[in-house]
Amino acid sequence: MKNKEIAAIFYEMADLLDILGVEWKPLAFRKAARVIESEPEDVEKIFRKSGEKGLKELEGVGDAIAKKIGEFIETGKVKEHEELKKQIPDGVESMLKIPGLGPKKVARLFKELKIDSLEKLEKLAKAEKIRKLSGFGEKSEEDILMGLELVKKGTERKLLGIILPYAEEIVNEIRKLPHVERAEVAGSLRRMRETVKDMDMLVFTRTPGVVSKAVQKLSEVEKVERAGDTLVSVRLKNGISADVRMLAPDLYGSGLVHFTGSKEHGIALRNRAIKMGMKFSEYGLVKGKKIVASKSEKDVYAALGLQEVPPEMRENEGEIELAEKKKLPEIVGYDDIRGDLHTHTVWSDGAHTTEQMVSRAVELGYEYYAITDHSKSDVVANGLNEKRVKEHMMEIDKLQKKFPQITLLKGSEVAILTNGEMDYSNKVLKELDIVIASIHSGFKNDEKKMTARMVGALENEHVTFIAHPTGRLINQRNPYALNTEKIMDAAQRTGKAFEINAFPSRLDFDAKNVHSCVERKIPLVINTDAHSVQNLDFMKFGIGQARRGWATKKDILNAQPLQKWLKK
Ligand code: DGT
Ligand code: CA
Ligand code: ZN
Repeated sequence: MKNKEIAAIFYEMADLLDILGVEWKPLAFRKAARVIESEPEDVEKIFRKSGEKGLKELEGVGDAIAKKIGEFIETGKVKEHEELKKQIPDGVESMLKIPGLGPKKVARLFKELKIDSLEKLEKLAKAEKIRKLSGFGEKSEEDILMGLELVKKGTERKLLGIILPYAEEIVNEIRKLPHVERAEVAGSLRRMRETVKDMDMLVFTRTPGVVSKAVQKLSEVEKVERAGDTLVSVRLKNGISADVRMLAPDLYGSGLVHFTGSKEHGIALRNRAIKMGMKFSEYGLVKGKKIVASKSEKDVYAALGLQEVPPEMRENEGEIELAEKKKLPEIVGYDDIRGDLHTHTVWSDGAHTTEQMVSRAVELGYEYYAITDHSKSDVVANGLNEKRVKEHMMEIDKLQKKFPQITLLKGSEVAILTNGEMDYSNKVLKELDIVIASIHSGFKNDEKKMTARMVGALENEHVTFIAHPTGRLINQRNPYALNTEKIMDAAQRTGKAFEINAFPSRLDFDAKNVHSCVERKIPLVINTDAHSVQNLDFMKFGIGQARRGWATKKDILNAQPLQKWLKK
C-alpha cells in the first residue's frame, strides 16, 4: 500500500511551496495528503482499477492531484516534487523541524541571511545575527537555539543500554502472539553496537498477514508507518522506530544472517556465495533452484565454508578471513564474568547500601565483588576521607561474615588529581584490595598533561586499573585530550589493566581501543560502575564491547579466578 508514501510527498511539497511563498497550493496538497493517509483503501488499487477518474472520487483530489498520484504509481516519482527539491536546499527544509519556525520565517532566514543548514542557523543565532531581522527578536534567537537542541537529540543515535532492554521486552511480547514460532532482535542491536539508529526485529511465522496485524496493535506502538505482510514499520512510544520483518520459520538462519548485518559483512558473504556459484539473501543460500542452507546461521556459514561468526564480530574487519581458516578467536562469553570490580554505595554517591549491593551481587552468582566508592576530593560525589574509608572497611568485614559465598574486595575509586598525584597517600592505598584510578577533574588539560596524569597513575604500584580511560560520554562529551598510544605503552610496561566501563553512556574503552589492548596483550576488566542495584545489570553491554573488540576470556581479568590475577 503506497498511501503513506504518497501523503508524505504531498506534505513535503506543501512545505516547499510554502517556503517559496506560493499561495493556496500548499493548502490543497495538505488536504489531499490528509485524506490519502487516512484512506483505508489502497490508492494504488483504486488507480489500477478505475484510473484518475476513480481517484477523483476521493475528497480533495482534483485533476492535478489525481495526475500526480498516477505519476507516482507509474514512475515512483512526482516530477514537480523533484523540481521543488532542486530549488530549495535540504538544510532549509530541515529548519522546518524546529518548533516555532514556520515556512515564512524559514524563507526569510534563507533569503535574507542565506542560512541553508542547521549548522549555519546555530552559528548565526549564537552570533546574535538573527535578532537583527525585523520580526525576529532576542527571544526568537533563544527559541531557535533550544529548538536546535531538540532536533539534534531526535537525530542522535540512541544508546544500546537504553534500547536493548526495551527491544527485548517487545520481542518477548511478540513471542507470545498466536502463530509466532520464533522472534529475535537483529541489526545493530544484536551486534551490540554502542549506539543504534533503530530497532530491527524478525518474526518467524507461517501466517505473516495475521502476525503483521497483531504487531501493529502492540501497546508500545504509537504510529504505524508502513504495514505489509513482510514488513511492519512502526514508531514506538519512546520515539524510536522499529522494523519488524515476517519470514517463514525455515528461513530462521538466513533471515538472521541477512538482517543482523552489518551491511558490509553481508556484502562480503554475498560476494563469497557468488564466487561459489550460489546466491545469498534472507531467503536462503541458493544454488540454481535448490536451497542449500537457510535453517540455522551455522548451516549458512558452514555452506559458505566458514565458521559461524558471532554477531558482535560481523563488521567485515577481517573476521571472514579468520572464519575461513577456522581461526576465529573464542571471544569472552556473556556468562564468563566472575565479579564486578567497580561499584558504588550510599557511602559516596550510590543509591543503595553496601548490603543491598552485595545481596544483588550474590544473586548474580558472582565469586567476588569490589566496593569502590569515591575518594575525598570528589566532593560532589560525597567522596570518603581516610577516616570514613576505615569505617567502610569495617562494615565490609562484617558483611563478609554474613555472605561467606562471595569474596568481598575493599576498594576505592581514587581520583587522579590535576597535579598528577593520587587522592590518597600510598599508606592508605596499600590497605585496599582494589585501587581504581580515575580522572574526574581538569577535563580541559592539554594532551601532554592529561597523558602524564594517566601515566603517573599507571606507575603507582598500588593502582589496579584505570576506569573509563577516555572519559567520553556518548552524545554528550568528547574523550579528553589523551595520547592513547602512550598510556597503552605505560600499561604494557607496568602490567596494569584498563577498564571497559559498561555504563550505557560510557562504554569506555570502546571496541576499537579494546581491540588495541587485545593485540598488545594489555589486560582488561569489565565493570558496571553501578550506582544502584539495577545498574549491576549493565554488565552485558560491557561484555558486548569486549566481544566487538575480539577479547577472549584470558584477556579479561575478571573472567578469571581471583587468585590468578590479584596480587595483594
Ligand atoms: P543502525 O540501524 O544504523 O544502527 O545499523 P543496522 O546495522 O541495524 O542497519 P539497518 O537498520 O539499516 O539494517 C539492518 C540490517 O539489514 C543490516 O545490519 C543489514 C541489513 N541491510 C540493510 N540494508 C542493507 C543493504 O543495503 N545491503 C545489505 N547487504 N544488507 C542490508
Ligand atoms: Ca538498525
Ligand atoms: Zn565510578
